[in-house]
Amino acid sequence: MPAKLIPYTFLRRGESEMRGRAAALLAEIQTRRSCRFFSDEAVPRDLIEALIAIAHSAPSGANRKPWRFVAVNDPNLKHEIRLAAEAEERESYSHRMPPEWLEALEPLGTNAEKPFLDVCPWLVVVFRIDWEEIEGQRVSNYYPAESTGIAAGMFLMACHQVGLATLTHTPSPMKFLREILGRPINEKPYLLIPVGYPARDCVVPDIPKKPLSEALQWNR
Ligand code: IYR
Repeated sequence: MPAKLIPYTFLRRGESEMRGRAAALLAEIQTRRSCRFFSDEAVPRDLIEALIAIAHSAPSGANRKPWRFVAVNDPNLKHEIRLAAEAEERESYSHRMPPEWLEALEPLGTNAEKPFLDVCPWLVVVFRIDWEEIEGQRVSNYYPAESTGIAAGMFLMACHQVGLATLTHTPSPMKFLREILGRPINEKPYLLIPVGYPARDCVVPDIPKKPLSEALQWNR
């Protein structure tokens, strides 16, 4: 049955205000960088909860919200994740990744060592849920990868906006996350996002960014 319809509470702004907001947001988001050197300074749990609530407001296929966010700050659990991630990454860097891939990563200077997984105050592990069991029946979700990607993107944006640094980390394969975190078989690890403050001496690679003109086309 279609849901009852209610008015859309929408704040209509003038164009000049919109332009001002767009310019400010652009300037702010352009300062976001993937952070690989975190401070161990604590980040309050209520902030992480608010940021995940923002992610959870994302649109999703048939409004199913096919994701789970697991927020980890327990040092032992973080260490267990680090050891498992590094074991997989060592395999990947030494022989699973083809030479072209290693070459593409060269400018980033990444390797199998992931000390930030111990240091960073929070590891937010995002799972996608392709199906759920509801009253003993297996029910499919729709567009779980796209939906979870949108939620994760909103989380990254929100973290940056409130003043926290993030990394989109994808240790591969990452099924160890499901095992370590005790999640059920239908929750597929999607992304591991360390969240915290950059270390005082944090550096980032000085790399060129693809110009917008290569990503944006107007009509045909
Ligand atoms: N998962 C590895 C390798 C890696 C892959 C991509 I694609 C990157 O943009 C960066 C790293 C790692 O985290 O080191």
